[in-house]
Amino acid sequence: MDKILIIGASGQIGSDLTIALREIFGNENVFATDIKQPPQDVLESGPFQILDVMNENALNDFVVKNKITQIYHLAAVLSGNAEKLPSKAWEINMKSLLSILNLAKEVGVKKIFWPSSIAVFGNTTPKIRTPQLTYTEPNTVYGISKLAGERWCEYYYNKYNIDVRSIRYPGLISYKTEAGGGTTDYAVEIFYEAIKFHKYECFLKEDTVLPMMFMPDAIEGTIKLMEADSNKLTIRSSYNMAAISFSPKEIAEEIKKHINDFTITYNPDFRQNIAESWPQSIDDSVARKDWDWQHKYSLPDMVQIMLNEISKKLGKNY
Ligand code: AKB
Repeated sequence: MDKILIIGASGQIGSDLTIALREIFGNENVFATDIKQPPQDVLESGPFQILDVMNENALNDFVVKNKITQIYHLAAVLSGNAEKLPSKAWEINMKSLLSILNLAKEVGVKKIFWPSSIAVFGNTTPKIRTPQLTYTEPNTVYGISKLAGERWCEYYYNKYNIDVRSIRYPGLISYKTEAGGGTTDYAVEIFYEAIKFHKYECFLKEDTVLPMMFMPDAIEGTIKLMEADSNKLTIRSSYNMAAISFSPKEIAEEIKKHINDFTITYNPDFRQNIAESWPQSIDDSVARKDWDWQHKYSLPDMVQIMLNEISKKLGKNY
């Protein structure tokens, strides 16, 4: 039986992924860890321990003691926050990945999942249906760290046969745990403000189109990639994976269909430049072919579910 370690289990992806993996592998076989407390369901449904991924000895001990066979390393400093603390972000994003890859090599962890991002692309990348293989000249610290990470993942696969798998996530939208410090976070914040105040001030311009995905699609895709036959995987850096694309204006119009008096204003900050360097849509045909990836949720589906779930969470009708 696989023993799975989730690093970053209290974060936006981790809090949903932990529950989904526990349903498949059994609660006691999925070990959630983070430097902060997780949501209640993660805490109550299986093992949780405070663990700092930057503490290599503690990480090694944990993996050996619990006979871990798979690691999902989800801890990272996202694009907006990384611009404020470049050296720290580089250290956290890179050192943690390298120590996990080395650990896998030394103690024989079977599989590793590490998230990359559309942030690996930059101003020279084609913006529409960005191909799997294309120019990757990121101009953010986060993007540079994700691109370097992709190269390390492929290197460890080729050189040491470490079975690392990775996805270039677009902006992820979920109702359970809020994202922190990213450029696509507006598409989560907007729901909280719409329900609470019927208005939102967006930090991106109205026509800034970005690739996005509803969290249930991201979780399903991630597990599908990790369960895929290794021989079918042709990409060992990171797979493009896409679902929907929209601008702040388009999501606001969709919200207005449910909250008639909702208004949005625009006050772009430093994240506008980051967003403008990223693609508007992604060609994920390689993922669709190699491991049968397909998304389910459209923008209207997602908006409906987000409004319902966040209004339940806030105890406030919209
Ligand atoms: C961010 O905005 O930094 C992240 C990402 C696209 O990787 N959501």
